[in-house]
Amino acid sequence: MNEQLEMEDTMMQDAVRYVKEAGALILELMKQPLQIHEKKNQSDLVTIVDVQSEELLRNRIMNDYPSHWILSEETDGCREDSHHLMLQPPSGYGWIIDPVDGTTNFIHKMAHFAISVGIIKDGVPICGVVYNPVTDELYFGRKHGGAFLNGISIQVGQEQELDQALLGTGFPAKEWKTNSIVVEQIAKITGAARDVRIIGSASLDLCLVASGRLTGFWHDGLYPWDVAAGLIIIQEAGGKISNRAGNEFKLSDDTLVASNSYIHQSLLAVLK
Ligand code: 2AM
Ligand code: CA
Repeated sequence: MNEQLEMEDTMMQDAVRYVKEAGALILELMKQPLQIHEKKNQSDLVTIVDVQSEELLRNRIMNDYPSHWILSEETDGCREDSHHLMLQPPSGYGWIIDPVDGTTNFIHKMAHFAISVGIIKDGVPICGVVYNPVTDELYFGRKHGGAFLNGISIQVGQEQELDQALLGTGFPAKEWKTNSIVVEQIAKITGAARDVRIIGSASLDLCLVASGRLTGFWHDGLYPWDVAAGLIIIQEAGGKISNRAGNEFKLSDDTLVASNSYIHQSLLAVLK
């Protein structure tokens, strides 16, 4: 194996180690009473747990890989800036971090939240790790290397038609008050698909598609850290991820549609 691949191997093992460490910290902090702070509105929340988990992850990466760039939610949280950065990502290796994805679930003690870490090389996602510390489920994907749940290979679901599909979605942050678009979309989709779920953690929802539990997922207004890891896990599990126009999904895109690939065109058509 050449030196570069060896280094990438080590980085990916480190990413797994870091998210497990952050997971243990989160479980520990969960035992204490939580102070909740609103960021932009009552649906956009942050706790000391998000901040400390992020600090741990950033410190590990900065210590082990001082020349790599990092983009993370609580430090770089402005959507416009982060999307701008993703239009022309820096060269070299970078890490995109969500220290707690599904913060609202976390606050309400729903066991559907995760730590999400994506690794980027010259603008291209090459590895994703999504870890739910409560269920101890770790999803891992590596470009051209497959997708795994706790070390076991995973694949997207085999549903061929939209009427067999269980789909997930979520409310776009910028429309938090009216949510008119997503409500309209759900109204259209419920007629066409088997059912719809709103589960509340985009990175994990993408992993649900990767492991065949959901058939597809769509969500507007996500941030790069919600998607960077799940993106590669879904692709490596045989799924498809695009923007709503059907073009290959980029971390600077505002719309996202993911699926087992078989139902992708039908899902795009209904969402139009
Ligand atoms: P978060 O918990 O890290 O904020 C919920 O539909 C999904 O959208 C979650 O993955 C959530 O990530 C993400 N999301 C992105 N921006 C959000 C915001 N401003 N408010 C609530 N959820 C947001
Ligand atoms: Ca978060």
